[in-house]
Amino acid sequence: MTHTPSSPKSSRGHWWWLVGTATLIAAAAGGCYAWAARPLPATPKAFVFRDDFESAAKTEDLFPSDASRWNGTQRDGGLTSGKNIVALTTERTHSGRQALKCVASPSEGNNVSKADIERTGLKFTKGDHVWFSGYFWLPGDTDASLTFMWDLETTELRNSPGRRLYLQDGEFFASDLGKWWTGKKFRQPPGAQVKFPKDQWVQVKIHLVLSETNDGRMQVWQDGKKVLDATGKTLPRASTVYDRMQVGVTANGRPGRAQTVYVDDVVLSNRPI
Ligand SMILES: [Ca+2]
Repeated sequence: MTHTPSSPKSSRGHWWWLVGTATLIAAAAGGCYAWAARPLPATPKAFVFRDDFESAAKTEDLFPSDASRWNGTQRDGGLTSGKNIVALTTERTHSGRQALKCVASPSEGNNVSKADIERTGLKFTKGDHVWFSGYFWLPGDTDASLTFMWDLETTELRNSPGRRLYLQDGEFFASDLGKWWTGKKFRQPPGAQVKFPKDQWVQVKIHLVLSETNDGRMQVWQDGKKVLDATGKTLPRASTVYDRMQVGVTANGRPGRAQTVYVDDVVLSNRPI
């Protein structure tokens, strides 16, 4: 039998070869597409919240029902319960005609006095960067040591642990991982501590890299001068979501002394500010 290139058997073989090659090319292309389309390492969507405390006729206007601004205050504890103040003020401002005034009465024992404003519904997680800027004014007539001024915390764990910024003895900024049993305090280097200025507006800027291990980081600037730069645990657990920020007198840690803090021009973001 004479072989002819046009035999039906040969045509079928050629057709199958084409199908096989096309399938291989399609599979390779699909693989490349799948590789190219795989999720990149998490890049959180940009988030920014800012408030200059203008555009509010009264304090209640800071808490709109759609939760787009602030979400509440803490005015609890202290010797004179019910006397703590968190309110709009025109007494002194950094911008415009209004700022926020927080007055925390003296604490007594475990009855810690607080006077702060809070933003809830946040979603900062491991690996995220947190940037905060705010202007604070503390009166010069008290020793403001153990005044806690900024908390970023989780409401999912008991007692709402998180990173806090406070003035340690001597009125130097320090930070602890509050209400959590591990996590070292971040302090300024001895001999290079910068006292927090009083009777003037001071810009406080914070950068956090969130981690439950030692590769977390916290940096704090006071009027543009870096006063804290530490590595360590900044998140209680790998799965922790920081969902609440509080600003003002988040705790008045020194008994027998009322503490007033004015706040203006607050910015919170997951991008550099
Ligand atoms: Ca203002």
